[in-house]
Amino acid sequence: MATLIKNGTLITASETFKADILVEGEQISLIGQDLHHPNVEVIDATGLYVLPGGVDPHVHLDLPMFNTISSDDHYTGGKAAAFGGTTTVIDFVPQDEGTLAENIARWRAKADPKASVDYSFHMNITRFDQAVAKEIFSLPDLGITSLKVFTAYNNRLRLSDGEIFRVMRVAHAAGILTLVHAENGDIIDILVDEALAAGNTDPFFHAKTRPAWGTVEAALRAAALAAQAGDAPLYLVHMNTAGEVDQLEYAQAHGLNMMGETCPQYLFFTEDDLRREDGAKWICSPPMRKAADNVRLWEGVEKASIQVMATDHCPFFYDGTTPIMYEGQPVAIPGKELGIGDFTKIPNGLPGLGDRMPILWTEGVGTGRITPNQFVAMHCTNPARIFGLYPKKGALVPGADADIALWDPNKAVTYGVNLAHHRTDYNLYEGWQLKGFPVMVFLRGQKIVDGESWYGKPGSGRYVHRQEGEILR
Ligand code: DUC
Ligand code: ZN
Ligand code: ZN
Repeated sequence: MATLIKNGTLITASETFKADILVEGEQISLIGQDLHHPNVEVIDATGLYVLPGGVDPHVHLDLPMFNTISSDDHYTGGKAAAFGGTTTVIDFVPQDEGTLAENIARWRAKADPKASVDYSFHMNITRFDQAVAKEIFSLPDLGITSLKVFTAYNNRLRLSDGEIFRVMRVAHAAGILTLVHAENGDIIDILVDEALAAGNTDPFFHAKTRPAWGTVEAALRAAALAAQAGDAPLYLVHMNTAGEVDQLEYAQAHGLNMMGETCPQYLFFTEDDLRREDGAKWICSPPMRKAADNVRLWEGVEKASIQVMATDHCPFFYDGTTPIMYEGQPVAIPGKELGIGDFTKIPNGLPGLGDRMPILWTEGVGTGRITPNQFVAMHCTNPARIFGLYPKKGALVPGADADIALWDPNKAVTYGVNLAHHRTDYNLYEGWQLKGFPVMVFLRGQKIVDGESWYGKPGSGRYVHRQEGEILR
């Protein structure tokens, strides 16, 4: 049956207007005034905002790390995403043994039966030779139009500068966007060895051994490599320092095709959170910085030199020895307790996928820092455009997938682990007072969230083949 969403206020990346939306099958078929249809379920959206479903282009689901695994898989992570208004996620395929195609097939075999919202992949390139160079050209045939390289994690994930330069040239020629994780791997290794030798094992030393300057110089290095690689398009993931915003704006002012994302945790928290008794909850890489970094990142968000709000969602239990109840079953997955007494053994990552839109609505739109249209641009439309999903995703237009979030601007909640739906035992925003919250969410025309009711299931999400993305500056 068709669905008619009546009397809502549509918010797109550029406009706000009252209209009805007719959904037939999996797509939006019509947007207009006073629409009628003989055989429809009518949803009265009076007093609600109607947003495109969110697109989170940076998540790590079911990711093995430090003798455990990130605690959300493609089912539980998708469910949390949906409750927070997000209907498409992009995960990363590690380059383990074998060809890129074999790795992608392995990751798809894990995700396909479980996915509860739509998803796609970026490819990590952490080994590079002629065979890999050749294979990068076939990634678009598999629907993958972005890859990630690392300037940190020596002897594991890091490529040399020369290799990154080569990857960028090949990616550019193949119509693929290069994503860079910018930190200085050499300095990190030295500082970690020194910290452990001195007995500095607390979570705070996670931040102290991964300094902001290493991130700043690696961001400029990535920009310079991309410029020399024929102005290859470049996207800086998880921006966390003031200096990175400076480098991004410097590159943009010089006409480079450079874009960036930040994540909510880098706007709201600092390294001081790592000093708390439960500081391990805030351990992720790159780490939390200082209040001045929060301020400068907000500035980049407000003036849109930073184009995207992502999450780097990679949750672990705080206490993986104590089960939580998840869908009526006790679940415990080893987590942050693995690093008690040694910060280098704490699994790196945080929950955030479901938090992203509700938190940024209250703290961004509610405070007047960004407009509702900027909110939609950063959370829905820009990631869809940059990653080749637009206008199928991230848009309210006829022909787009009917991925829709109905948003109640007056709904007030005390947020935290119980509302967030991540499969973990904590939430960074515990007790925050939020105003404005998604109340109903559709994935390709199917209602998957209605208040606190969940109608999604494993396999209700689908792999999305991406096209070459756009460069937004
Ligand atoms: N950083 C994290 O904190 N976790 C997963 C991967 C990453 O880059
Ligand atoms: Zn990263
Ligand atoms: Zn990441």
